[in-house]
Amino acid sequence: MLYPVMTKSRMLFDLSGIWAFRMEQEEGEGEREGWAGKPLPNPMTMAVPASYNDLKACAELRDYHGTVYYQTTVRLAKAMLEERLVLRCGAVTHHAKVYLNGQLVMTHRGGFLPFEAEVSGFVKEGDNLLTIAVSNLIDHSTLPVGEQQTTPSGEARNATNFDFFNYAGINRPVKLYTTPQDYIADVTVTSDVDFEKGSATLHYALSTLGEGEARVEVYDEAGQLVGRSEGKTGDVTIEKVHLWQPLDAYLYEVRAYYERDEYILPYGIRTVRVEGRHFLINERPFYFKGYGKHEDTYPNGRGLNEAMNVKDLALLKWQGANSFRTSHYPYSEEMLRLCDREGIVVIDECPAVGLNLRMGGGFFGATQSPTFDPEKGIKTGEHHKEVLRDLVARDKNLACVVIWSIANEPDSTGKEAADYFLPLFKLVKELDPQKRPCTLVNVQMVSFEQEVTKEVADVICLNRYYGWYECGGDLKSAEKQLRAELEKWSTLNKPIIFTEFGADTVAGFHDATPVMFTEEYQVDYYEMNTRVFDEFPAVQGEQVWNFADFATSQGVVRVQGNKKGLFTRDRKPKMAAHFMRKRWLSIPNFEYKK
Ligand code: BDP
Repeated sequence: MLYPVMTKSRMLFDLSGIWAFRMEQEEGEGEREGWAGKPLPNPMTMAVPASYNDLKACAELRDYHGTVYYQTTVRLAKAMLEERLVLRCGAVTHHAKVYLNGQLVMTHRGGFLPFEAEVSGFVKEGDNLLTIAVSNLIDHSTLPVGEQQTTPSGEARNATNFDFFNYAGINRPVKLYTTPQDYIADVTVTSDVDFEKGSATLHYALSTLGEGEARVEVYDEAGQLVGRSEGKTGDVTIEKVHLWQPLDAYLYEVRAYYERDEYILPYGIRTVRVEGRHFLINERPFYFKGYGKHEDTYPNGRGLNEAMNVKDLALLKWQGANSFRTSHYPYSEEMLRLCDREGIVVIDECPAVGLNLRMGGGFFGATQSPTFDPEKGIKTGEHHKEVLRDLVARDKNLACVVIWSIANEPDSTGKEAADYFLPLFKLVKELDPQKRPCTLVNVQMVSFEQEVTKEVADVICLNRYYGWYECGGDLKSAEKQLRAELEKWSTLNKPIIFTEFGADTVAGFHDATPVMFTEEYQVDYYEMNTRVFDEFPAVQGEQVWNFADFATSQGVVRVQGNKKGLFTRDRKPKMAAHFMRKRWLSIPNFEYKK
């Protein structure tokens, strides 16, 4: 799905701002009372985009369970009605029903991907009432996975089967845009690089609706036309190509035309593939240095925070890092476009987290049951495919995305898991025009012997907590165990990336004899782990858990959130941030391990 942009044929309106807002007091109240068709009764004010949870000082809203209503009046000029008008939501978490003037326009399931509909038939010149009903309920059929429960005091509760706060609301911008009646619905670009000649050939395909002539022009960063082609599909060869490189981005502009319509796509040219234990970007072995992150800031919650996105990438560069994983859901298009611009390498993860009911549902309150049990297990199979389809459709043209992550820490053992996950690898390979490497992030409880995806995964991603959950406080034993495990994974002759390793650390806790939760212990923890990584040629990357402290469900193992950040939640470095900075500044992006 194309990101909405302003061009000479397309008008674009961002509906961000203050909307009216109301919580349902009981399920179905909004529909019964017809809230979508009239001004909301006694509304609160609410910022869009943002998660609603932290925006007022009340626990009722923070821990709300159910459906809330957002509403705004959209005033349309006549000129907009003369074109094809589309309403687009960047992400509504987790489920949305969108109404215009009381009429249902579209519904959407899943909280981290965009959706849109043509609304020309639903609107009129002047005032139009836009209402979005948003549900935050998650269960065994949703991604991420949760569970509906009743508390001992009789209240409905949504147990999350994952370790991040269930922020909800209109988390990304709502936009209106126009296109001509004959329009470009999608643009797909792939490229072949001839490294000897220093040239590249772009292969493009436009999907269009209506009647018309198509062509494509490609411009360099100086605004010079470097190639063009006629037709809905075609090739454009660029001599003396300027490649997109990690931390040295270069973006061409692919300008697609179809009759009166123009769409402009920034496009970085680079290659990516796996060979033996090397992960090659532009044919050179790349070493991943960086983080698992979250979209998590105060008080925006998971709401788009462009200022913090800019800051985070600046801190990433300050640390000598080069990459991150979009743990544990697709991040905003705005963030990924920024990564394309800044040359940040991204592992793009779908929201498949919590597919591990057998492992006890974690600490966060879900009930233990066999993961794939037809009755008590997960029912995410079809939805998982849908989400992967939408994710690849959204991000397929991005240079920054180099790996697709199919799931984080699932129960990937046994025949049922193989039946569930192996077809997903195949699906993503089919869907992705660039055929990027795929992975599934392995949890510590699933051993080398048990992991059913290790043969099909192009890259082995490991989340390991030796020195924290395993051998906590005993780094000597932790080191021994980590080494023993790595011996096994190394036999696969595939690149291994540590996609998580970390220790909770409360900023300001210190001790001369390092103990858990102190800044000194976090430094020792990272010193030990990275020393072991350096001994193994197959380890081709290290992404710490986590970039910054983040909000999560309450529980005895969390001290006002997860404190494994190298930075605090307001982005102040802990001692370990300086330690990793020193290390990463001394590790090159390429050819660290030959
Ligand atoms: C891993 C999860 C991650 C958690 C982390 C932790 O992938 O979401 O936040 O552990 O415990 O299991 O900090």
